[in-house]
Amino acid sequence: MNGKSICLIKKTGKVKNLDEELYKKDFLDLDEEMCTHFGLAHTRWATHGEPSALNSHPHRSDNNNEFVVIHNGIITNYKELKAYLITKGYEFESETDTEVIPKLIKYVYDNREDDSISFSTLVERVIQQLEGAFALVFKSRHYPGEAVSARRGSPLLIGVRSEHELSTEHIPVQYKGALLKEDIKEKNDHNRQESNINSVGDGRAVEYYFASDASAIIEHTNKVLYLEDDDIALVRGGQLSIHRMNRQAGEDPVRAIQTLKMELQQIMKGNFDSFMQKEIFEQPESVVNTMRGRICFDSNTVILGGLKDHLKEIKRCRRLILIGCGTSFHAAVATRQILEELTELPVMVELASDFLDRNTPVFRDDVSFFISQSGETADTLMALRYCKDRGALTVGITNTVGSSICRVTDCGVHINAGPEIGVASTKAYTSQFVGLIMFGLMMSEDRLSLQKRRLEIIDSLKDLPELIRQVLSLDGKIKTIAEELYQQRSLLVMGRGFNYATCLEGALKIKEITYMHSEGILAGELKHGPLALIDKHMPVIMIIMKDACYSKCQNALQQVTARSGRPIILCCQDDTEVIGDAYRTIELPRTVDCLQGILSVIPLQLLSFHLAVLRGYDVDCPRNLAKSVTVE
Ligand code: G6Q
Repeated sequence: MNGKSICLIKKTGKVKNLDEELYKKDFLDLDEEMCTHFGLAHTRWATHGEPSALNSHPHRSDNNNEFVVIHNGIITNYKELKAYLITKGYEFESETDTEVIPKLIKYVYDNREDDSISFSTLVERVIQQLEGAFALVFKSRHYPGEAVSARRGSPLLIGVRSEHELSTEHIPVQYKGALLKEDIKEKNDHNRQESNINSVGDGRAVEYYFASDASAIIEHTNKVLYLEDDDIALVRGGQLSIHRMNRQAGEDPVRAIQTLKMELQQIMKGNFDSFMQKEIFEQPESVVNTMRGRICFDSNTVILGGLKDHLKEIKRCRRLILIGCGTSFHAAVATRQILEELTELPVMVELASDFLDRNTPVFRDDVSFFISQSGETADTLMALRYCKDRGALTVGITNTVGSSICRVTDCGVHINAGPEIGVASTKAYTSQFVGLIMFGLMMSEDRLSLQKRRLEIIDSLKDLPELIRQVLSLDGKIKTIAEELYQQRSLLVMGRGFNYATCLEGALKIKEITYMHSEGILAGELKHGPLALIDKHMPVIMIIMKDACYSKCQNALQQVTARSGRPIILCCQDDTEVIGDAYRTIELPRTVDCLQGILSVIPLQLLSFHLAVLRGYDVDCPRNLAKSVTVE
């Protein structure tokens, strides 16, 4: 199971009215004495079993709901656990991997050595048996007024809300062995008093929100703390404490409450019909936010604060390895050529899953980049750990402050595109693109031979927001093209050089939200196979820009038209040569070759959006996909 989980615990007052749509099942618990309210909800993305009421969360230990659990992640050894629990008489009601967890905690509880065992100790014992990735929230009838959560591999944060100032912003981590006896419990109770978060105002009302993603709780609070792998968080009697089994060298002994800069309005649709559409139209501003405070257009300098202390080391490296999945991988493909040129280093681009499958050799003098909007993608995170174990310097290019990739990498760049809610990534791509280009510019600052090139790129970055606005103004024309295409079954996107990544990214956008077959094809490969697909019925989009590949792309165009193909061409404004051979054109403003991909991808983002709307699909929530892919 993968998705977003929310659990809300509130010390006083009424349970907050969370978005109704999030609720599949809803459990409330009211302890009059403590005046503690509790709600548990979950949106599910199926890894095991179809989406159905029975497979949705919370899952329970038995008909009396002695223990209930919500889970984000995947339990890879669930079959073994399930087989064991069945031999112990447990009956399963769902097809999920998650259901072993409430059954297992009940089993541990029923076999407890004495009655003083705490809820968090039970959870500790359960997670020792689990393999895979999880963020969990537990509730139990046996422990009224308490909730326990734990994570490993999947993100989990706790939002803290109070009407007044909090008494502390640092929660000390408490360490204990697996067997927590009453005496240790008492000692910890004492510690807990010292680490209580209280509202300075009335010493009482504090609300805790457990969630996989900050955007789920920003409506309620911007104060969050991020749990680390194997942390166990307990809320009891309205107080939060954090526990770990053992202390490791170099571990941070506190979890700090951070204040998020995210605004509620950033995660609202405003005047747009969907988040995807809003995010496409935000790109003139989001690319500026990526550059803000980093590029000085007067002195032509670029400083990425998160990398400057590591610059010498990066300049000495043997090669750069850019790693990501999906759209984030395409940002690597898009910038590879200019990074090779500006850094004069070999640059490898890698899909995280394939990189791991190959056990790719990585060395201490490699610098590895992990590109990820969410900062939580499981494959990318595993590739990061793989490179770290081999001594490579690790650099994050992420959009989510506090995410796992941010925390695990040695250094990095926040792309500052603002929260991206639509599953189809759009503004994060163009900001990743700009972020990587800025890295190349910073690396080449003292290379005399590259100054002319650098200045050309910096000048073009300055004009980029205005050029993006011009491309967005083509929306009406693109919608008309979508009206012609939306009943097609397939759509090919061809190009090469700096615009090849646009073909891959455009095809990905089309397939993920329109469910049409779409392929990004390197135009240089046309005669090695894809040409066989071309006839007058096959819709083809060709990207032909005035760069070093122009004449090669024209050649590909001739091959398409010679087979009665009717290409829709993305070309430079007033390119009369190409326009004459086109069935339809989308004419784009011209920029420096290495930034043209930012302008050429936007018409394909818009096209996929209009195609999906015309085909009647929910563009923000495409079937079978999740925003954060926190499972392998
Ligand atoms: C595409 C998707 C998807 C995404 C990957 C990687 O529209 O959003 O391809 O880019 O799943 O996600 P992260 O960038 O969050 O690592």
